[in-house]
Amino acid sequence: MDKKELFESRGQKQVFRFWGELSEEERANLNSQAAEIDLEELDKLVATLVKGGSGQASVDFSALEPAPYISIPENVDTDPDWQEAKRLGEEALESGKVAAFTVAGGQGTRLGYDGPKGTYPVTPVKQKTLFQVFAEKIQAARVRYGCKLPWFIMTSDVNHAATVAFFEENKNFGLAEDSVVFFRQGRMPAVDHDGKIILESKGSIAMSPDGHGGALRALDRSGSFQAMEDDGIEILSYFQVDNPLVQPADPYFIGFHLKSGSTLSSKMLPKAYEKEKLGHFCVLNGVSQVVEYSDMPDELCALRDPDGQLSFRAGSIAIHVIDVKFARSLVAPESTVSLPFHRADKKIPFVNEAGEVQKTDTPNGVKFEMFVFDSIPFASNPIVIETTRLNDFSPVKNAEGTDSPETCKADQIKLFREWFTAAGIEIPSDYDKAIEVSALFAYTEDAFVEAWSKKPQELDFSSEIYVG
Ligand code: UD2
Repeated sequence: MDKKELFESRGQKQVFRFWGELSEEERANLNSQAAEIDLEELDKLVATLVKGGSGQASVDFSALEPAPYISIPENVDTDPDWQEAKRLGEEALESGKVAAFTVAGGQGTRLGYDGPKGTYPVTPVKQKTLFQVFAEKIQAARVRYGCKLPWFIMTSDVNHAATVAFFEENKNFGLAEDSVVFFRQGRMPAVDHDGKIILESKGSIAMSPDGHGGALRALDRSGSFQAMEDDGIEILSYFQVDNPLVQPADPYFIGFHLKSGSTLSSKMLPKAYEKEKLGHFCVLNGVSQVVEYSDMPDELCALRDPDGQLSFRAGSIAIHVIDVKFARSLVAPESTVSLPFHRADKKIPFVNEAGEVQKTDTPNGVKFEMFVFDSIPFASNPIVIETTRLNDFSPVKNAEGTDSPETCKADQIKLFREWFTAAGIEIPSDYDKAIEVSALFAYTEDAFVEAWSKKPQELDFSSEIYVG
């Protein structure tokens, strides 16, 4: 049976309804898109997520409890647990067991930026891009720990070529070519509310990235898991492309992961307010999991402990340490579990019966996405550790307002000011210009204090300050 017959036999004949009008090239393209679709999987998703009510995996919210987490102690430098974690993390980094992993396959629609999000300029003085910031932090960690620390970057069909070209143009920001690996995530077709696959043009299916949870399948399919194992990489330091404050090689975090025998660890921040758009670390009947902000009932978001703190305060900032073996086991052929898909209702341009492309003002279709944090329920001893906003989180998501380029720059300046203060440098209180420190100079406060003591610089407070 060819693809056309197969789709017709599965109730998806509309996919090939303009077949007679397509050129050879268009037919080949449609066939190859069709080959990406697992119709059996799609049938199940339509039955459960599209036709089966709201569709999202049902959570018994009455039994939901906040997940425990490891809090930041009063003094990290004297806390034996944190110091032991640091030592273990440093050992893992020094012995080359860690790789950095960025998910960068999203479309960045909210930011309204036309290009891969990683190419967006974010730093306060030099306007370095997100990718350059990560590259410099990774380079600094390589030097600090004398390790390879390869960097895996997941792109998607929509931005793969542009991402690779950007790194080429910038000579990989000085990173060795074989130490940066790009691979594409998978795609899923969008369907209408009857479960019919949507055509975006006569010869093309409306396909979109399969969510950051697609990373596991894509790491496998691209051979990246194999390459990691061949290279002695046991741990992935996972982060999102939109967050320049992340520490891609945090020894404390890696150390706690190792020390507790966890296979998937996460960082948390106490939510700043009830409806902050962060997933919630929870436990349901003894199983750890993240309940996404959009799925969490308002009354649980608002619930407070007797001391006034939000009960479900542990917000997920999408920073994880993941064991390669564990991640690989989830997508191995013999795996008995798989990440669930979530439903996202979207406005999807489509071709009408006359073959014209039409746009819509209301959601007309459903996209399917997997989330990486849905691996947590399958992990052994999945721990959560607390971090601080300035040390780990100020994402660029919206063009204006919260989580925007402006708030992100302000947070970077605030962080760098703290470093100056820690190094004993007085910045005039009325100084209101931008400050930036390159990760190549220092990328933590301690490293800054040390680097500054060896290489102090003349500061001119009449202009912006850049330490590189
Ligand atoms: C995500 C988390 C949220 C919180 C927040 C912190 C989800 C569903 N929610 O929210 O709980 O942790 O981040 O910032 O993740 N991406 C891909 N491929 C895709 C889709 C996304 O690589 O198919 C990447 C994307 O490039 C970005 C990241 O995943 O780096 C997050 O995507 P998002 O902006 O859709 O997530 P957001 O902000 O709704």
